Amino acid sequence: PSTTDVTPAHTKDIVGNCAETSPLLVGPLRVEFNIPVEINEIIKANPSLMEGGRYKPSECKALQKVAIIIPFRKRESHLNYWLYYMHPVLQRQQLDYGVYIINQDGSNTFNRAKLLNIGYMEALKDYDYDCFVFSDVDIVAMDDRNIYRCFSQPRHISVALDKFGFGLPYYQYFGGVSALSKEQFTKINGFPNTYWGWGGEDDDIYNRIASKGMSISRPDSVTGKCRMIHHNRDDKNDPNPKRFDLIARTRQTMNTDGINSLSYNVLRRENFPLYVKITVDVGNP
Ligand code: UDH
Ligand code: NGS
Repeated sequence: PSTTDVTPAHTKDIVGNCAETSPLLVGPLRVEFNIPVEINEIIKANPSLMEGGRYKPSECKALQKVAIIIPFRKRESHLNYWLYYMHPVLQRQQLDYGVYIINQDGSNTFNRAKLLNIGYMEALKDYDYDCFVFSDVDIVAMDDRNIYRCFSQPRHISVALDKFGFGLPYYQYFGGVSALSKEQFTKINGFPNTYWGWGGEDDDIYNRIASKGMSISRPDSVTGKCRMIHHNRDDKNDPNPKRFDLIARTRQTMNTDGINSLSYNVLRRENFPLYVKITVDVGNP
């Protein structure tokens, strides 16, 4: 036997950490929503995915374990576009990730932020995630250098949406796609459960972050370009008339309204090839 190879056999398959910047990134991407995509095509195009939309790079050890949480109700065609465009991007970003569709059951008023809290809790039952990306189902990154991971401060990812002329509608805007580490999420007691209907919950999250002395990390406005799928207002998601009063009181309410007051019922948990779908009863306003 050779005396030069001193590597013990059991360490030979251990891979090193992934690079800070993935060598697989390509930069700007063409994103269009004119031809519908079919789910079997997407499955075929992503052979390295494991059931439940899970992925881990085989060439290196991922730097973060990321749960992608998507609030959802009756947006099948948007979800297909999201999966079609985002799965390849997330793999090129060399993330150890899983995709969680948090589906609000029934036809009561929609509650985006509560669904995101539920996603956080449910993803942690699966795996030891250290980062949580919260994404609307209708937003897709136009540049794979916009990494869906966590940073030393809470991250706003969708900073240059086409519908806002590829910029921010206002400086404090934190809607669309964002990422918080487990520690950052815990520090703000998660998100509010009390915003029923459209609007303001993202501003409340911004207030929570600011009140805990954290700042917002953002990519530049070229890397941060994203496209949104145009759609009409959904049923049971009308603008919430209480949203202005609520966001004026975030500091008083955030310690008792959040992950520590979250209650819900899981009705179904389904593992599909491209995502886990968790159907939940979020209750009523
Ligand atoms: N969502 C659903 N189903 C719903 C409502 C919301 O899946 O019925 C999710 C979905 O992930 C969506 C997110 O919640 O991306 C945010 O809701 P939204 O897309 O309704 O919010 P947005 O601000 O649109 O994008 C508001 C209505 C705009 C109407 C414009 C008419 N021209
Ligand atoms: C603000 C809303 C946010 C919303 C943002 C962009 O006015 O929740 O507009 O909306 N805040 C309040 O209503 C208090 S959008 O142009 O995407 O419809 O995210």
